Amino acid sequence: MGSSVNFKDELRKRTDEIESILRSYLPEEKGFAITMAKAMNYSVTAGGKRLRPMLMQETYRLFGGTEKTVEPFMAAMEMIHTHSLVHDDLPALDNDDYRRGRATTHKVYGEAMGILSGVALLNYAYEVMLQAFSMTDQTERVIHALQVMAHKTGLYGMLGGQSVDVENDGKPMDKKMIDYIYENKTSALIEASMMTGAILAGASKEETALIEKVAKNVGLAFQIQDDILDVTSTEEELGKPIRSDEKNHKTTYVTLMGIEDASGQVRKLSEEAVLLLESLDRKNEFLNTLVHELVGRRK
Ligand code: GRG
Repeated sequence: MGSSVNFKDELRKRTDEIESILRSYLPEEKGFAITMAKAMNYSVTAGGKRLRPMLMQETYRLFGGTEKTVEPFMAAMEMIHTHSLVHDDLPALDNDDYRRGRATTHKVYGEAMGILSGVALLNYAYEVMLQAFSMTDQTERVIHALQVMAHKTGLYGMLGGQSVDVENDGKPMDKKMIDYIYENKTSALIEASMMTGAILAGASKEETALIEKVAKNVGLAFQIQDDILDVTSTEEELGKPIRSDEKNHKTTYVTLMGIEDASGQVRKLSEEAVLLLESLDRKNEFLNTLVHELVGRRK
């Protein structure tokens, strides 16, 4: 991917495309439950980097996917991710007032609607993914993708990781436990994104397993960078509060090994991810650059 100016243009183009796909799958704001539909759309349309659907779409392209089947999965992934953010911000969890550059859902719609609309987003994601059955003849791929999405977002993935995180809030943790938390609460969604892209495009079992490893590294690197940004960034740049790990007495890679070594880990994990991608006999230059650029991300 030539210069970083080119990369920025390409990134913008792809983000805009994802934005319009995502909006086409959002619920209509009508009927008696209109407030909940509004709360769901409020959190999803607040912005965000759209990294997970982007990784999904680029992995789909890497394996030669050309159909629209990936689109409901991209939208659903962003809904599931947004649900996790809405719930993470609730008073019972991080109790944050600010996310994606605006007031959190529970601050605007109240705590009960924050809870309800978060669950509704998770549920709606499955209604959206089921639409993929009418978009392709490759129904076994859709079933496999659904299995991966359900598995990686639940007890054996994102929610499992989050539960261990919450249970150990404020307690000292060793690296083994931190890695379990990061591999689940953060990597699992990134794994589901990239694996789903691969599966829907018809990647082999071996190729999908390699993509799972790539995504695990990307997810870990992404979360460690999140730890770093929490202490080095600003609220304006991040669109969410900084120093929140300190406020929540969290053990992180930064508290375990300091900023410099944590940055070294981010670089190492990302380089390994790119090397793994390059070992495939297929290429998506934008995907390689995207993974590489995540190392230096500022938000
Ligand atoms: C169901 C009660 C309940 C809670 C679920 C799973 C979960 C709560 C929370 C995990 C949420 C979380 C903060 C995970 C860390 C991953 C992370 C760094 C998220 C931020 O992702 P970005 O930076 O956000 O991609 P944007 O806003 O850009 O999409």
